[in-house]
Amino acid sequence: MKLSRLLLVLCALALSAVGLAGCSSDTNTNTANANANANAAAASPTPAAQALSVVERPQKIKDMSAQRGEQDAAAPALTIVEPKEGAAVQGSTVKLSLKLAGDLKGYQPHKDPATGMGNHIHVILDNQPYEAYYELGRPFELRNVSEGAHTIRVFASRPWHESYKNAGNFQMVSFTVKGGGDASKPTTTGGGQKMADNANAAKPAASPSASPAASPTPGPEGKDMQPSTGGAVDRSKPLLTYSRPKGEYKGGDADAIMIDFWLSNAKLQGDGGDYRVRYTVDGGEAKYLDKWEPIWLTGWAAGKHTVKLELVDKSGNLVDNGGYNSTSRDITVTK
Ligand SMILES: [Cu+2]
Repeated sequence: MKLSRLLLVLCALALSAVGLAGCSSDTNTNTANANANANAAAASPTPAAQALSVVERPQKIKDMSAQRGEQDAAAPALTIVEPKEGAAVQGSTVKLSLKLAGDLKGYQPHKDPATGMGNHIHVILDNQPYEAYYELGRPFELRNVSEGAHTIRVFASRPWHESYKNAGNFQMVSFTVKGGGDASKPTTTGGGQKMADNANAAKPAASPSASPAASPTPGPEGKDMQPSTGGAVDRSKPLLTYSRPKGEYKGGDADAIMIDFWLSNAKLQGDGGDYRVRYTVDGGEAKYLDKWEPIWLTGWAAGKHTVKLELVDKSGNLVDNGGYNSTSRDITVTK
């Protein structure tokens, strides 16, 4: 009798504790999480949940920038030579050909074999993760592209993946593939590497050390594509293009992780416009970006994380454009 009463009291106490936690997490997520973490730490060795904070541009990027002369002030102008707008591409391999002009101030895409880094173009099929295109003198092939309507978006980026944000740098083309790839196989590029994507994030497609061992006559650059089709994108309407973060971050690269995106036909509030970019990490509290520039977030816990970027209006409503304005990517952080 006494024991069962004690159990009842314990149950009631436990329930009220749960209820309180539920209330406070609604009103103040940070405090609730901090309390929960403190409790968890006291009770068990469960790792603390991550608390991300925005930090300034990392010193190592400032240093890289300083070593590049005037390149960061360049205004690259890209043209998509192939595929042509509205083209019908026969077969599953889509050849991409770009022309780079503009005020380059020494900017040229190229991968340094020693570091595996360098200026490169971000190439995005539909709304898949981007692929890096380093040597514009070689064609770039998107392989195993599925039949149907597609889009490709391109923009020039720096070795640390930050995009140039001048107007002429972003280009987009819509085309159709006839007799496309096998949907059960990923799309591949000319080199035969799989296009890096969420599923493949844990195994990098092309390690820098593998490149020098390639055949003496290099084939085209390129990647295997995941099955996807283009959205019904209206190019005159606001368009948010997700760029970073992507893939796997290890060691020092995971200290501060950059969020970067491209914005077309929309100005953010802090730039005199009406729009905001909302980001959420692991489904947590929504945060807003009101200037079109990259941010760096620190405080990542090891493991897999989901980053979501959305274009929203003043009231916080998603501004849809063919499904491209709300994008989630999984990344992996290894410490
Ligand atoms: Cu990049």
